[in-house]
Amino acid sequence: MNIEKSRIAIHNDVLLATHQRSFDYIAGEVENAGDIVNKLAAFQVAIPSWALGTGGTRFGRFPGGGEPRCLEEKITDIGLLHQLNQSSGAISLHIPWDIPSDPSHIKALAAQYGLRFDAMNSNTFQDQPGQVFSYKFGSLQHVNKDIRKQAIAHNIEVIRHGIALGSDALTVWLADGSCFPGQLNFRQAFQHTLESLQEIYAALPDDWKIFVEYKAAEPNFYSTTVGDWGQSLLYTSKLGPKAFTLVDLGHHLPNANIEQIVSLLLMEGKLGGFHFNDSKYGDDDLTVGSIKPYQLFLIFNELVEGMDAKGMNHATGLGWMIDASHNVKDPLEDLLQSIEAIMITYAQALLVDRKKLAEAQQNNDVVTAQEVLQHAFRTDVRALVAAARLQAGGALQPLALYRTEKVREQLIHERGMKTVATGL
Ligand code: LRH
Ligand code: MN
Ligand code: MN
Repeated sequence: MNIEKSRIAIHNDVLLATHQRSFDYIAGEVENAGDIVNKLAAFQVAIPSWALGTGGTRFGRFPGGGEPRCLEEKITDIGLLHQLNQSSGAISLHIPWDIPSDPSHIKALAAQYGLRFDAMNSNTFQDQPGQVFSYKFGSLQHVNKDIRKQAIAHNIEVIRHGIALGSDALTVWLADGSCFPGQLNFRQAFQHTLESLQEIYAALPDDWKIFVEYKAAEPNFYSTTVGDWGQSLLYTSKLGPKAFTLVDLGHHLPNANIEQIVSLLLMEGKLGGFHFNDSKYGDDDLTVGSIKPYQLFLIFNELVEGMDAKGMNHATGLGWMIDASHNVKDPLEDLLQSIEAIMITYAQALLVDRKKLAEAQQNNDVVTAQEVLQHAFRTDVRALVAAARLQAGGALQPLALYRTEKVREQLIHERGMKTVATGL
């Protein structure tokens, strides 16, 4: 299925005059509207293959119908998102949930939709049918060398799948850790994990990166072997220049200052990428910007400041991905909301008066520093984001068009009501 360009044009025509009024207003308020619009248009966020079906909890799942049943249909779904917002031009796969049986066909299908393959995710947190050893007590950290070897081989296999698809990064998230005090020797678990990661690192092609994702807790609730950014940075520093830390916004202990973490990782050249989501309690994987939009703004503020200081390209300098899924919304509508939240926040961070902020910091003028940040955060930038979409050929109001085009109804018609996406 496709959303025809002509349908997008009709939708935009109807909304154009109203949009133009809002755009003219904001363009008169900010100094560099054209520049901001160009940066927004260039910014692409990868969609995770596992967010296209209704997520569930361990208590239940309520599928919504028309969910993708295979990798091809996942690509179609992301293609639809990209047609609507022109900001979702990449897909992040999880192996073995998304093993491509015919990589060149999958690559060609993605290219038809203008999608590229972002970081590949390995999975040693579940046992798969036919697997020789269990990951019940960990994978890369395991006390048994054969089990570590099996997990290393899996990661190398994921790299191979990625090479065939044109990806250039591997994300390793480990559930490894312990559930109870005394279960693990921490230093031994660290050393085993490091040695395993070193073997995986050695299998990376020259132009590839490895992202080491950290998480404070879950599924292990006493210790996690890559439990925070310090531990991830320790691994990535020891591994070498192709290794970077990946920040998933939901993976911190409550009230962690994520913006400060981001700033320092960037300074050290060790920030690799992001998994965007939002949370109130833990790794809730909620829609980006739905709970703590100001925190997201402060993170983007550090990203823009830090990337500019290093002369990094905002769009390509880091890996931008969403990692969200939940129980109640249409997953595609939810992803449209997440992307919109990311774009709005990025635009607000671009508005920050850096000179004035630096002066205020230099003079210990705390009040002005706060005013500068909150002025940007309180600016309604939605017309700038819409202008970027319009410029790139997307819809002025993606969510509205998704509904008027009855995309979900069509997907249900094509795929049926009782579909279950592969994945979590
Ligand atoms: C772990 C995680 C990690 C996984 C994904 C499914 O909580 O954030 O990125 O790959 O969820
Ligand atoms: Mn994640
Ligand atoms: Mn997570």
